[in-house]
Amino acid sequence: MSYFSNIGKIQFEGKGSDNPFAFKHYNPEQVILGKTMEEHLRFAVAYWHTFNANGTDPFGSATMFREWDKLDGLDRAKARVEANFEFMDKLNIPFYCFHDVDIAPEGATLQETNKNLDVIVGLLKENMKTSGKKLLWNTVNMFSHPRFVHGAGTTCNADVYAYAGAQLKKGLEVGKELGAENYVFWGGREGYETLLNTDMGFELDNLARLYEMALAYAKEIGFDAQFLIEPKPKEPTKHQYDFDAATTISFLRKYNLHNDFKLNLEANHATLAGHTFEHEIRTAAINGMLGSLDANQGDLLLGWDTDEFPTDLYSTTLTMYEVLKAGGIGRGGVNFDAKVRRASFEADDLFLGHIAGMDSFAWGLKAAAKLTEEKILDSIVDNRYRTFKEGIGADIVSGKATLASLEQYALQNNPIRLESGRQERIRLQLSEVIFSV
Ligand code: XUL
Ligand code: CO
Repeated sequence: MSYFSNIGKIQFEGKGSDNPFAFKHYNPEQVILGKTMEEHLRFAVAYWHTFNANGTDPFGSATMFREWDKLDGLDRAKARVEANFEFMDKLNIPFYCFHDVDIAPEGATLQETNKNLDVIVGLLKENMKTSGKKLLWNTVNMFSHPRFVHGAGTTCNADVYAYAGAQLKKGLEVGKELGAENYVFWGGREGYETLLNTDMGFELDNLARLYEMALAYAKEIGFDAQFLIEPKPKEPTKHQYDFDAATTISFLRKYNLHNDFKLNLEANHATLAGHTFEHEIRTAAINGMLGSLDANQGDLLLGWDTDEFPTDLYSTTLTMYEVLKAGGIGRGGVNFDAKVRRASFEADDLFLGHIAGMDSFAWGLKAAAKLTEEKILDSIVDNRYRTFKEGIGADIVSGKATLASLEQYALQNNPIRLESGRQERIRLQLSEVIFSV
């Protein structure tokens, strides 16, 4: 059975092509700075946006009706598995990601839910074996069901906490069974609405306890995935505990968990936090915590998570520049946590959305490689800090300086000579690089 029978394999046709169902920039075998594009980018399909989303928004019902929607229950779940592998094959995407509830329907009891999961995980495993496709990460959805109204790891109710623990245990077993490279925690309802009824310190202690239990269980079953936390500042709760990279790193350090976790950073979450994506990536990287990327983009005119496919070349270039600077994405990848617009309701749009994202990232990678190879930004930055390379600057960096020695220097150093930051010139240079590759 084919779910996308009108679409063949998407091929690389290069810049001259006007075929919308072809790559103009993503050439998986092309070697850039010693690695193929495929190895640099490690693209992943997000199951929920691609196979579960139906265009519903707070003001209107579904606009998207897929082949698998003719079925329901476990049959629909099985059809989605087949659709997933056909989709990945046609787009030449090596990885995928899912929440437990994306792949299998929840039953009336935890036992039933786990049974459904077992059926689908078996089917996924078979398909992975024959196709060679891999699981970039899995996670458990502990935010949609009404039981999580007050949170999961940060709930005020111990019975809900226990349920979350059970769900997480199963999630780790599923990850192990499917050989997941990473395991993600996005704290959908881990946050609060008002301090008037909230014990923030206690909730955070409990969240750390859940992470400790997860680490212990992963070790017990020999699940060696990299654990990742995905920061987001707000939505669904007003104050999400994992606000941004810096807040999450501070949490991990407080509970001595920083050696066991890295971060899964998402572009639209960065926007909501008032940061650029590259800021979040640099923050993680300089703390040794760059794990993986959720690639999408937000709308700067809207205050919520729009999860659009990434097409902003300035952002994809600077994202890949940060990744190259960090020495690569490691076991992480570029997961399209992105959905087609409600009005882009045809199945073809799922392909066009991914092609747009993949080509924009490939283009960004090429531009980032040029920036790196030609040391365009490195030489600007190097030059900007050159006063720290000798004299008083070198004393500061080596630790030789004291407040007294700084005073002695400052008293005789008048006037201080400053130089322009030249931001406007640099931005134009960046544009020149992007449009030259
Ligand atoms: C929500 C979001 C999630 C996580 C996984 O904004 O990004 O889909 O990526 O739970
Ligand atoms: Co995400």
